[in-house]
Amino acid sequence: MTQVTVAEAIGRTLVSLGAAHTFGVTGSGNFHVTNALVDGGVPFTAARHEMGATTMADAYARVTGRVAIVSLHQGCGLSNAMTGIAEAAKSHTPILVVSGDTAAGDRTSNFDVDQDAAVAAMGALPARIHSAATAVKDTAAAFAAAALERRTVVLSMPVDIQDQLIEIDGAIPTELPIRIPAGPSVESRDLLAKLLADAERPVIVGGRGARGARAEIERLAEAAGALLITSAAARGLFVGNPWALDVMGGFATDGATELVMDADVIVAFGAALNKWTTRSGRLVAGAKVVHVDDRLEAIGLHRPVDVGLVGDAAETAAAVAAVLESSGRATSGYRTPAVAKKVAASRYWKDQSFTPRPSEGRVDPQQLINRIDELVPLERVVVPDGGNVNCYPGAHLRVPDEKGFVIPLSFQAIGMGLAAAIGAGIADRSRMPVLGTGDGAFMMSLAELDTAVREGLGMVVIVFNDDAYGAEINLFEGVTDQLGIARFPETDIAAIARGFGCDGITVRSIDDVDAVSGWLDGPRSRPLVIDAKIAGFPSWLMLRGRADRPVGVTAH
Ligand SMILES: Cc1ncc(C[n+]2csc(CCOP(=O)(O)OP(=O)(O)O)c2C)c(N)n1
Ligand SMILES: [Mg+2]
Repeated sequence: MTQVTVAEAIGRTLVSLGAAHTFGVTGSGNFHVTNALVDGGVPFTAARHEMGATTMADAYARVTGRVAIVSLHQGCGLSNAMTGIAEAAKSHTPILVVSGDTAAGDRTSNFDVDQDAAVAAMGALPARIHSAATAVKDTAAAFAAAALERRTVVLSMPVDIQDQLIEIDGAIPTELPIRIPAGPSVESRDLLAKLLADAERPVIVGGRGARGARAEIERLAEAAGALLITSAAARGLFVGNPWALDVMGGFATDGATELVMDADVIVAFGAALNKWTTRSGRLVAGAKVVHVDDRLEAIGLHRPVDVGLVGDAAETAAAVAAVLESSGRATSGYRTPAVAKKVAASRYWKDQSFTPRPSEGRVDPQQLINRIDELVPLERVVVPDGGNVNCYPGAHLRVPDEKGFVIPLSFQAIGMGLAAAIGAGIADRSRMPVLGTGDGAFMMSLAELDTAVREGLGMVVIVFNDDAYGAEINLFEGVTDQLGIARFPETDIAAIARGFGCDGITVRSIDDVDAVSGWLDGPRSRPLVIDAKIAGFPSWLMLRGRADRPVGVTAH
């Protein structure tokens, strides 16, 4: 008979079900569970802040598709993680947060808060260890909800229950329940096939839910003569396909935007068609819109669509392609020689002409990012943070495939980028994380530089440093004189980074970027932080956003 504590049993259950990696900050409420995970062979990364731990796990799960564990102390440990939890929940990232919880009845504990209510308020799924007798089942159910339903789940583990002894022989499950992806109904399959056969200029948009369905969607696009493009969340999905543009929405080039706006049928696979992807609906206004998703509640959530089709992306694309192929209705559609040229010319920002606007001792951010894009190997995972400068890493840095881009902006919180880049780097050590962040976002989160150094990550961190919350300056310039509240004295970010054990360089002119080559030629055993003193002006994304915004609306 094997008797272990509930904490040990929780850890063993997670190991048995395939927990990939644990990120966390240890405290008395999660110490034993974390140790059980480590004993079971699950690697552990000690973050410096719970938001960092959660964001690392989020990025890790996005890159690997596996369930990552976040391990937190009860109460304050969990509340520190809330921004990361909301981000993961909004992104449908399968992570399982295991958090200590105050013993039932101990309402005067300093750590006591209503964890379930707090978690639910963030959009995550609250779960708990209800008793010693149900602990293994409770844990397995929480893990399954994360893995099978793409939920962000928070498992609260009361400390008194964790200490109890239970017998675990034969109790620990080794497999998750099987879920088989469902295809479209015959009627909806035939309807989509007809729409595409009749279309002259179809465009297929791949979103987060289309990841894993590339081959089937490419086959359908071929049969329908469609162009391919992705939402920001799925950037990279169709890289290498000659009929693929890069990204739709705010990050798109003008040529890509024109090609999408000229479409007569737009089919979105696993893409929410939110205001960012559609530029508040304008990009899809002239087309018949089809939305394919495996969750009924996702269809039409962000905007009305003409046809909603419930089905798995790969199953649906393959089924519709088969109908087009076997009925002799495959067509070349949008795929003309003139369009081929325009696709090739419009795909990447590096090929778009612009006039650099450096100022005294300050580099033009677009010129800077284009140069870094050339220098850094393409085997990379790109992470953009928020703010005015968001589009430079988000749109200009090319990505190798859909695992080469992690955008931690579903909650639009600044300061998630550094931890996301660390999580992505840990998820795939063969790829160089490349983070592009503003100075404000970076200063908010830089404690995790310590984690990057301990992990020996050869990552590149580009800090677009305008000594300001540039986005706010650009939004409120002309609206108020009080812009000083969003401005800061010059900060020597390279020196701060060196203090953490990183390599740090300062860039004041485009020639200073050459120092990056020196770092790339070295061992790449610690992060390179580039303190890029940039000329402060609204990025093309902000200017465009201003032009797009309905009169009278100022918030972003
Ligand atoms: C957590 C959080 N706090 C505040 C904001 C509001 N906000 C949006 S952009 C921004 C400025 C970011 O500054 P920085 O990172 O330097 O980028 P910049 O806009 O200067 O390019 C702020 C404060 C936010 N989005 N998220
Ligand atoms: Mg700034």
